[in-house]
Amino acid sequence: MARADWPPERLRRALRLYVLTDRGLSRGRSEVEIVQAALAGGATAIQLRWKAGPLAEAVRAGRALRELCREAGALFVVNDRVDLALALEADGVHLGVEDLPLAEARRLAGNRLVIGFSPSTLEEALAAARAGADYLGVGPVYGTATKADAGPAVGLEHVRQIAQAVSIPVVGIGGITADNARPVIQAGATGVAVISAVVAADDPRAAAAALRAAVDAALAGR
Ligand code: TZP
Ligand code: MG
Repeated sequence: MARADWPPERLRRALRLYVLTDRGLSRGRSEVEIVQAALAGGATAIQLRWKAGPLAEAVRAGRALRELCREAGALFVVNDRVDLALALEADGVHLGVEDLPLAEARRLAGNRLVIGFSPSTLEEALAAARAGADYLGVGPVYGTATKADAGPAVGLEHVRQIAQAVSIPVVGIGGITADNARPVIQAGATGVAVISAVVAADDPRAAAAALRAAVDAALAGR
């Protein structure tokens, strides 16, 4: 599906529980197994996060995830690479400061992709929103060992500041679990993005369900 298929309210709803894949943390289980379980538990968005290994393999895995997300009505996003996102006919791409600049990504993707961006500062967040980002990923909210270069925790106040400053949805990421998701939503995030809380869980489906319940309860109480 294209960006036009994700109008603002639908996109917001799709960003409630966003699960990123990570082969290193999945304890031998495939992306497909993890994503099936995550979707069954209530994940609303999935990101193929491919950091090592041949791209041909990413294409194979991505095609399968693309189908699972389509069936579930979930948003399917590819990390870092506009070319892979377009090749997979993903719904979106997620970019960081070291990836293709937003304006170039938008020029290549046109209206075919939802574009997410990870700003480090409020200034970067504002610039990304101006450059046409559709949502922001802000973090690490809490301490995390999952992303080596994630830097120190930015905290809830940082989420609040950015969420107040931009009109596009903000998703909190980094060290989030069912037990600490609530304050992230209370700080103004539309949803939470997680890796280890689902991907490394004994029961990824139950872990996703617990997270989804925590997010929905926090959104309902806001
Ligand atoms: N970006 C900021 S923190 C992070 C990413 C990709 C890692 C999140 O992983 P976890 O296991 O949910 O802390
Ligand atoms: Mg990146």
